[in-house]
Amino acid sequence: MDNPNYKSGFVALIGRPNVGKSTLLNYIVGQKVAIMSDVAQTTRNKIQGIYTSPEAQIVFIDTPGVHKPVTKLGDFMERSTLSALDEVDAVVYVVSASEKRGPGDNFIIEKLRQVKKPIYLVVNKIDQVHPNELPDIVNQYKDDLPFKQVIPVSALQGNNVNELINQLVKGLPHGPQYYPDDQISDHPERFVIAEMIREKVFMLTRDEVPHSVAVDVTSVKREDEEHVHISANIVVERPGQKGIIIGKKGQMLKKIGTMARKDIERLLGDHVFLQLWVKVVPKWRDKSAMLKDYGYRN
Ligand code: GDP
Ligand code: MG
Ligand code: K
Repeated sequence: MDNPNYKSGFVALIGRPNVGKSTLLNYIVGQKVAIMSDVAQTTRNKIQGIYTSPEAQIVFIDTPGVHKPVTKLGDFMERSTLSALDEVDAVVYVVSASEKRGPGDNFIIEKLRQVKKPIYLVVNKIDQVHPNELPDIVNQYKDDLPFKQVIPVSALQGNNVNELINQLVKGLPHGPQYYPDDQISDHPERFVIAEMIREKVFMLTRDEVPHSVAVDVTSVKREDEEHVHISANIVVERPGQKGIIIGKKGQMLKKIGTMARKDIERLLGDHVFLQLWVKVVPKWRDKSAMLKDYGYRN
């Protein structure tokens, strides 16, 4: 991207459960882009979805701990959450028009008081209330924080969501497109996941399988907020190696899969469904064109 007018940035999406954050994100991101967490960084901030257009890219992140304290390390977590909120370019605080402000909102508002970045109040589910009720709903929140804007939407029907995008983009700084249009295509996560699977193959097969094993992560798909589906090929050079990796009645492959899955789950903080295949590709190491496909950069 060498467009000097391109805009990009990170936006924290927060709000108590069931206000419609996931619905909103799905509407914005659509089916186009898979949604993964950001393993290259810490597990603190997760990428929830990426909106990409010819004019702008918005990376939506989740900041655990804003919604409620999540660990006994409460203090530490709260401080790191706050600094995370100061690292983003904007905060989108989602509330539901069909529910009254509650303790969950009070908690979030307390957190947001210390945030210096622009905060947008998104009043979702306006399809469930009469337009006349809207001012009273907004009044429950509007004096507690210096909202940059109040934007009523229906994430379910898509009403006014474009306006939210327009306003967010308007407020973003000029910057590069951080992630490719199809962000999953060459994400470092794939490499890390492949390495975790490879490690288990070596650990469990010991010296029986040489190091000429490659792992090719063919797809990483987010099913929903907590479930990720991953498919990968374990590539070997000879049928005998394939037999060892699969094992008697598939026992070995099952073990490899279970152990790798646990590691990957820890990495992503999600439930993972891991599907492994073993493929024989004779002399794959000699076929330099394929190397990149199998996760080897050089
Ligand atoms: P989250 O917990 O904040 O991620 O909320 P979800 O996106 O899971 O939504 C919670 C429930 O509210 C689901 O049943 C959604 O279908 C519903 N919902 C979300 N947005 C809207 C909306 O704009 N209008 C209506 N009527 N329902 C919505
Ligand atoms: Mg959700
Ligand atoms: K999750």
